[in-house]
Amino acid sequence: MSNTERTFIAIKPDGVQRGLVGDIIKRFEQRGFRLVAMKMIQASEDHVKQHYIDLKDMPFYGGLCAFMHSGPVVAMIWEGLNVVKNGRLMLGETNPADSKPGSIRGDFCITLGRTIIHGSDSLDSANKEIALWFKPEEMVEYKSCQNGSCMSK
Ligand code: DAT
Ligand code: MG
Repeated sequence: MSNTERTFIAIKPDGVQRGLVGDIIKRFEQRGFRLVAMKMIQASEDHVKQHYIDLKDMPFYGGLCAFMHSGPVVAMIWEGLNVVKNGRLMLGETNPADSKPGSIRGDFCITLGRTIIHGSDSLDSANKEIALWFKPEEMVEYKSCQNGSCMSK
């Protein structure tokens, strides 16, 4: 377990278009996780196909990739203790219909085709996804004021 564990979180095109960016970021901030990197991009189809490569044999792969490429996503890296597992718990279940109220999917969406948010499902996939979406220079090093400093580095 490490305080510097990192996960990749992306607000999908439906989450961006529905104006849920602020609500989603707020939940990660108030939980105490640290924002390391963030950008809004419309990813290429090749990029999203690579992102979901583990699902390439699923019947919904084509539609999922087309949807992820259809509009901007807000891509982020969040850091903190057990952030991969806790990020998944904050997301809810893969099927929004099975997601408990209080989770992001349980509070904001209802159908499997529009799940508003992506979160890495393991440390291994977090590392792969972070490397796919971000360059090292896009990850900003800073210490929190809560640790007695507001200066970067
Ligand atoms: P998760 O997003 O919870 O990690 P996943 O990686 O298994 O779930 O699937 C990626 C996305 O694909 C998911 O957010 C919604 C969509 N999806 C998953 N299962 C599906 C299905 N049976 N039919 C249609 N879309 C599906
Ligand atoms: Mg997944």
